[in-house]
Amino acid sequence: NLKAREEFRNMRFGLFIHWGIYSVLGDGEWVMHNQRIPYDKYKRLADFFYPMDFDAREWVKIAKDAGMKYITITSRHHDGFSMFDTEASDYNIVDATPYGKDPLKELAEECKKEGIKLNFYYSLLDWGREDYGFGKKIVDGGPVDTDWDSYIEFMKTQLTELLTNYGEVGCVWFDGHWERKNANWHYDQIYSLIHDLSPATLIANNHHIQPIPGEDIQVFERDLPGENFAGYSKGVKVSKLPLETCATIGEAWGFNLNEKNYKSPKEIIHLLVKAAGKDANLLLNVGPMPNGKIQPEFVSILNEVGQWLKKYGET
Ligand code: FUL
Repeated sequence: NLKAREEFRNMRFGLFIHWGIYSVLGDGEWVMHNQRIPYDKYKRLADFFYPMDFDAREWVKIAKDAGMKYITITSRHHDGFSMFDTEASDYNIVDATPYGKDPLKELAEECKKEGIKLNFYYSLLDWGREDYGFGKKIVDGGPVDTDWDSYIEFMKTQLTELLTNYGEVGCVWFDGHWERKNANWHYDQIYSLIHDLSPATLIANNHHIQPIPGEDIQVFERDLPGENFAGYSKGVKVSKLPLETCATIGEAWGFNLNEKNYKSPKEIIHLLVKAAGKDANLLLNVGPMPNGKIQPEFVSILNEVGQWLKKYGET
């Protein structure tokens, strides 16, 4: 997949989308954890999730107008809620919400039509599943008090769905490794499953350690490669893999109603140029609202960035 890696490297600018039932509370994607909401109560948010204004065409247009070439969306975040149609769990947007539709399907179709690559963020960490056993004791070499094999199988089933039901997927972007540093994540099996099912799909993992075999992209959270301002990239050396840095416009990744400070278009352009100078892509995030719209402040910021790129960018 050298060709796919090269294609990724040339894309430079992508839209990160954090969207889930947490959006309903408007307090970021960590709200369940931060507000200590018991899982059983948190799950009720699914009953209120009805994104009546969701329009994949609008999202893809916003990304395109901003000069972005790809979209990376949360298929399942740490809360364990699947934003796609899955047989592996009922806790998903089709079965558990009144909306009852699969937005990733629409997004995949629209991206294909518009020549935008679609990538899936996928959380390794799960705050709710019994077999993951969040908060339970783990020992070197693997977790105990959990049904780890069952959890790994669950992930494999979901990844198989994501790689077979949505056309070509640009990349699977893993996150949450750091919660179980000593666990055996069976990356050998998981990565070869992905590469076997879809040889052109790239693998990224936001594990904050050196890339491991099977990975195609090295990602830096809120940091330029080689820097450690955010505190996640301590000691991580820049590899020869295609690089990507991800950043927020405000503070949180998921929709946060009470945010006041946003990066200006000028700051974002600086970041994009600095990232390009390090040969890294910039994956810039928005957290759509529970009605399915991207908040107007973000839309206008992205639009201005797009205007600048049209004037001074290469393509
Ligand atoms: C982090 C996650 O914990 C955040 O919620 C977000 O998804 C960010 C991109 O990665 O590690």
